[in-house]
Amino acid sequence: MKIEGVELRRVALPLALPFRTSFGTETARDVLLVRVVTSDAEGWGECVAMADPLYSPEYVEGAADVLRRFLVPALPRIADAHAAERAMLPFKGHRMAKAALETAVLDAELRAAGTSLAAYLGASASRVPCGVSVGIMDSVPALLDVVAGYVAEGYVRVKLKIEPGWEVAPVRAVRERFGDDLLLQVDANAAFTLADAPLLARLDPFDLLLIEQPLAEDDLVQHAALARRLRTPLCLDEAIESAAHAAAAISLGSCAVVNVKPGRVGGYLEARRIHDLCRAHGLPVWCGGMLETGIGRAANLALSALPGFTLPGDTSASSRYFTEDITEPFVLDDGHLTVPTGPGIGVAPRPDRLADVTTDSEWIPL
Ligand code: OSB
Ligand code: MG
Repeated sequence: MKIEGVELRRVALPLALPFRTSFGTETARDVLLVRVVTSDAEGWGECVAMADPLYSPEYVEGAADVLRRFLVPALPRIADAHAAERAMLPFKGHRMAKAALETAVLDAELRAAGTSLAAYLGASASRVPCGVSVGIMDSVPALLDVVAGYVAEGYVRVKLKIEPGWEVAPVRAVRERFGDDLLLQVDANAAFTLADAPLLARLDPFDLLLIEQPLAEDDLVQHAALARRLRTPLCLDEAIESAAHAAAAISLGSCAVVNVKPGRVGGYLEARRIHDLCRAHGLPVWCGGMLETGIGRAANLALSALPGFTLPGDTSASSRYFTEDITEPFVLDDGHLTVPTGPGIGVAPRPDRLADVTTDSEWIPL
């Protein structure tokens, strides 16, 4: 199975609803898709880098540059995801770019073999419960309306984005309106400091599943200090870029839960290692999201079906993100999404839709 070349394709998709986090407001996704063409099959990967380097140092234009300049030329000629991972290892960082290329290679490899990504990764579920990530709103009544809509759609867990000044009040309001049985958690995207420990401790009475990444993106030591001062479990997102980081966080006591995002950690192979490590240590994991299209979503659902993913993920339905996805839409059924069973990631972009939203395309022969 020889790799013939790689296409980098950019698509522009408006978001169904502006998404505000502590680091900024997204109104559209500028997505980089990677298509690997081999002699037997082609494979797709989605790069989750955002337009600006606000969540992490990566950004979509930088990802395209490192792919065309270094990562694609380094690819082995045979489509083998482990070999691709090793070949990209000398290049530091750029995990989102690496993840997109590795996933496209893996998809091609699995399609040629007739194996689904879910089966390959070791999935034990055929459908997964889904949560939804709710942005910061202009007012508490506006937030309650949005949450009410998602709860009515059937989402089994709600995550509220928080920042200083938008923490206790939104959590209290959602608890009062939807009751103690709603699975509820918050995500600060690194917006607080250790000096905010007393403020964050005011969230303890609300029985949240977890507080996600309250402190700086690279600080395991202060997260460990904060964890000792809160009853609510801490979960890390930004701070875990590899299985080695997860091991360090577990040793230090920096978190009790890990948000696994394949893009953030360099791909599905490393994501599975983090799953295996956390499972061995008794830490629950869940699958985060980066406002993916159906391409990234399909692969995330396969990962979410592994046995250690015991908390609902940010794997929401297509309608949560886009009025029209680039794949067949993922539709919520009783709060769950079905894990694709076809070869590879099990989905592909619809050609007509893809053509409509493509803003740029570049072919890199090998
Ligand atoms: O921190 O989990 C995050 C989206 C973009 C960047 C960072 C994050 C998020 C989300 C949305 O919370 C998750 C999703 O529904 O895709
Ligand atoms: Mg997060």
